[in-house]
Amino acid sequence: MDFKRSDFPQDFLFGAATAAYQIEGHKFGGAGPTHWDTFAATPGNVIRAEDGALACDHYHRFPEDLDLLKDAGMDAYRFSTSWARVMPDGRTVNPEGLDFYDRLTDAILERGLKPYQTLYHWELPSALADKGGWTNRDTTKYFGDYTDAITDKIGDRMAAIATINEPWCVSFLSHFIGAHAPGLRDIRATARAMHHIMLAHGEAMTRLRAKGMKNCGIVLNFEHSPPANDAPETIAAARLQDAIYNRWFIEAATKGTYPQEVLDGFGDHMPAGWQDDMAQISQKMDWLGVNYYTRHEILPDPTIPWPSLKAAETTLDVTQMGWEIYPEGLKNILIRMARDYVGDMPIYVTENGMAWDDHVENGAVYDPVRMQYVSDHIMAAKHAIDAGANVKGFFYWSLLDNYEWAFGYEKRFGMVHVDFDSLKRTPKASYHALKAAIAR
Ligand code: PNW
Repeated sequence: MDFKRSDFPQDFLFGAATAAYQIEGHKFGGAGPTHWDTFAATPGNVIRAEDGALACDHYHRFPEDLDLLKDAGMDAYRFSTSWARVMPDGRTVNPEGLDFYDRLTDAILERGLKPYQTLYHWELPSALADKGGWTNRDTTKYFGDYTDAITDKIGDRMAAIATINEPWCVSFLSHFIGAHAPGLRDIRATARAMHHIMLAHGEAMTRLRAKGMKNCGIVLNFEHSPPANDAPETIAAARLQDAIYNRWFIEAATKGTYPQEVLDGFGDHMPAGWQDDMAQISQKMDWLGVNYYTRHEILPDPTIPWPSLKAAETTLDVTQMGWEIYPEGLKNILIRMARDYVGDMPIYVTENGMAWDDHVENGAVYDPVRMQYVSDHIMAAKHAIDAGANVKGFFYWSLLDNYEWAFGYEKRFGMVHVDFDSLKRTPKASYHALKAAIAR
């Protein structure tokens, strides 16, 4: 790694991130079915139709996994609690699920790690999905009830709480592009989901504040998306992409507005009376989480329906997701967030990492490309701090190789290799390098 801990402010946190459905094993502990189970079971949606039934069996192996974080010298652990585990039908509490998160929280604290909780990382209970999921406004109230139930159990011990992970993925990727559950390709469903997921954020903020919770925020994903050339229609296409992907969610959460060009595209598909929700959606937060992976240069494409744009062919090295490696984009986004939206409010890089085809050889995993990727992105965060952004921490995605959604178990993002037959964990070279760099 090209950095060491002393290059960062004293209180800067290094950590790793995971998500419930991707690691826990949802067949254990009375968790209910989720829309990901249904989506994965429908041929063509997920590679080999794999799901999160077993995943990394973190449900039973969490002590070992938390030891890996501690042994790496990490300060914090970003994890998520599963709505479908806490409330299998979306509305009724499963005491076994609450107990699991109670034990997990104690185990995190026992190892001196700061718990950073995410309330929703995509495991929508099937019972609610069947009633329209995020296209149905009622889902936001039930999400508030789930927020209350889990917060009563573990809220007092959390260092920080995020409401929603990546509302763009929950809404646009899942209802317009159709690549994630529920796999729709429907502009009306998209407009509704894009509003309701932000209303769910607002509803959770209201419930958290009523319980006196501090350090509450949201986790948004951003892509650097410049125009591929300087033709006026290319510049307009890139601006629209930026409005859909980058601006919709942060402007709602911090200013209580949506970008007009996206509202124009949605027309009367927006749910009636949405304007009345914007005050709740934009109540003050304590921190912002930024997930960043890649850049896409944008081109107009008048042959496809609104938004009539596409990614240009890549000119940079890519990861095995086909995602361009562009660390400067992270610096750029962090500085932009501070300058245009959050000012001095703390920003955390809540996810950054890359997929590579790692394999174990003689008990070791050699992953130099990932090592360089992580090093360059942590340096990009450092450059953003030097430019004045109040960046307080960096969470590597992910602690473990895990269930990579539509790519099943094929794409490996972990610092720690998982053999999905034996479930054996093997720290990769990047794990050891990060450990050496962040040692105190
Ligand atoms: C994020 N895209 O997902 C999620 O928060 C993680 O659960 C996931 O494992 C990780 O990134 C790696 O994929 C994304 O298509 C999935 O633009 C897809 C996209 C972005 C983020």
